[in-house]
Amino acid sequence: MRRPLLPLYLLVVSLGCCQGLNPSQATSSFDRVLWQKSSAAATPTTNPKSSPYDSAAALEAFFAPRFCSSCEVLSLDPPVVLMRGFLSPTHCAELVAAAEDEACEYGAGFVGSTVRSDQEDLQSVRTSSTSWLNPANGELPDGVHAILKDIDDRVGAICGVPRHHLESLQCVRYREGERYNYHLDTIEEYNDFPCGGRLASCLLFFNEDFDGGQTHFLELGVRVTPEAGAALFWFNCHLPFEMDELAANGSDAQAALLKKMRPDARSAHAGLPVTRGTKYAANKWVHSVRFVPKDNEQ
Ligand SMILES: O=C(O)CCC(=O)C(=O)O
Repeated sequence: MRRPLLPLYLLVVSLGCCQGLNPSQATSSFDRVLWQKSSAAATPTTNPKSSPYDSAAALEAFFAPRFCSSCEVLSLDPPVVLMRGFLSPTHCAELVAAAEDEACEYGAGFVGSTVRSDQEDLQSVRTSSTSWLNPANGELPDGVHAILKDIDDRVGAICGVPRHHLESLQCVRYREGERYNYHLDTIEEYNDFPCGGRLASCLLFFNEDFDGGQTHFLELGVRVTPEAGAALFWFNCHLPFEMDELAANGSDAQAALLKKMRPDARSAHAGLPVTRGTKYAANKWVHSVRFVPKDNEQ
């Protein structure tokens, strides 16, 4: 896969002003409460600089055909992009099989998601299960290893960071009735971790033979119906202006600046309840500096 001329985060340094928060878009009072909490957890900012991406076409041209066969810009500011044909059906099936494998060395199959104290009740409404595919935990089948490397290479290249800035693949499984309520993938406190917060997220969809289970960005009014083999990419933080300059210098200051990222409340999203069948997907999270697990979860 060809490396982009400029990493995406350098090109989308700022996409205009932060919109006012609009909790009226919440679909129920329960959602509204969660949304208020997630909004409070993130600091909105104003950004006077205009975006180099002032049209969906320009953003699309960045993603396709470099990273996927085609793409759809679901939000320009902040960018939320659905990449179609990111994974082949065979690769999706191989990753699901590996994630389900309870007898493997590298993981233990799916386990119920645990409550995370850092977002407390926001995270506690996750009822799905997760399975980490981490080569460091044991030998992965060669085929799976190659697929994971290819995912890392492409997602890293979108953000202009090397592979070791990415977390290993967290596969998620939602059975009927399961959901993950509105939450942010990064919060201010994550800046204190050695690896900093999560600069960007890429959610891979492995199947589509279920009902419900859309990914919903409440503030943006973006609701994504999973498509097998597609990947949904977005940034979790406001990107500082100075990045172009710092990156051009290859300076450590760039990493330092990004480590102090401000979460973008507009990136709050949910995995809506699955109403029939089982949904399989996976998270690939990107950091601005080398990723070091903060505990033994990977
Ligand atoms: O499953 C989804 O649609 C969202 C998943 C998600 O937000 C997460 O696992 O952090």
